[in-house]
Amino acid sequence: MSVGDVRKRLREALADLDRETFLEALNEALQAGIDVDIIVFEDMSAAMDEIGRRFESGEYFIADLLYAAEIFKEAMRILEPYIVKKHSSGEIERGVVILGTVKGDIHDIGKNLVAVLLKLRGFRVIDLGVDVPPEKFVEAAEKYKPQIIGLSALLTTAIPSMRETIEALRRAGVKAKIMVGGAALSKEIAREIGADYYAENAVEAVRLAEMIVENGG
Ligand code: B1M
Repeated sequence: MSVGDVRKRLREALADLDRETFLEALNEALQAGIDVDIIVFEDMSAAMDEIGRRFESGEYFIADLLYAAEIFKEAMRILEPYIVKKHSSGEIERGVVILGTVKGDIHDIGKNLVAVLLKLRGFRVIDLGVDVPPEKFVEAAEKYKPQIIGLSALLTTAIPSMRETIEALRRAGVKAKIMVGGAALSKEIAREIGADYYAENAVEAVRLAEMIVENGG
């Protein structure tokens, strides 16, 4: 089977929620030496987008989204050693990052990916979880004095709560740079709601975080 065929099978099996075929294809992809970033950020992410589309069209239900998240997380456990090998820099004490999905939103797969990669690059990550209200971010910022605060949102309806969080952090005089990401965001929205940085994916988030600490915050 060609690399193209394996990748197609991987995408289709995850989109179809066919766990067994997906895990088989994942194994084949790893055996074929396909880069872990391509597997996660291209193929698995594209399959999750397709699952979202099937949900929107009424073909899939909430239970299917939950099952998709379960399969995704299972794959991440299998991929962990490959991710460590690819992304670990061996550095420590690079800086502190507070992360969380904003109030009203409970999606956490993307945020967790950002957390994993940041840790592998030597950042200390304080993960506040999901559905985090603005005051929790402010409290954590005052306690941990981070260089960066990362906010995630996948729901369009969570954008106002992201804006409120940024406003609350600014009002409290928090000096950390604010980075935002997630499917609900774009560069334009990020600018409009007052964020300092927008990252399209987890690799970009880490690249920006490294740049921020190298430039002294
Ligand atoms: Co929901 N959901 N969901 N869902 N869900 C979406 C987001 C949706 C686009 C599906 C769709 O309709 N097409 C849609 C939102 C539409 C919109 O607002 N525009 C939607 C909806 C409507 C809902 C509910 C409202 C459904 C309902 O109840 N009627 C509900 C809301 C619950 C809530 O949050 N209050 C809901 C619930 C859920 C589940 C809980 C069942 C489940 C999530 C489980 C979990 O996360 N543990 C779920 C899922 C699985 C999805 C989809 C299918 C997949 C999301 C995902 O994990 N993607 C999603 C469809 C889609 O996104 N296209 C959808 C894979 C992941 C790797 O990508 O999270 O985007 P992502 O992260 C990327 C980047 O965005 C970026 O890096 C990551 C890696 O590259 N990134 C950052 C993310 N955070 C970042 C932070 C950064 C930087 C980069 O810096 C800080």
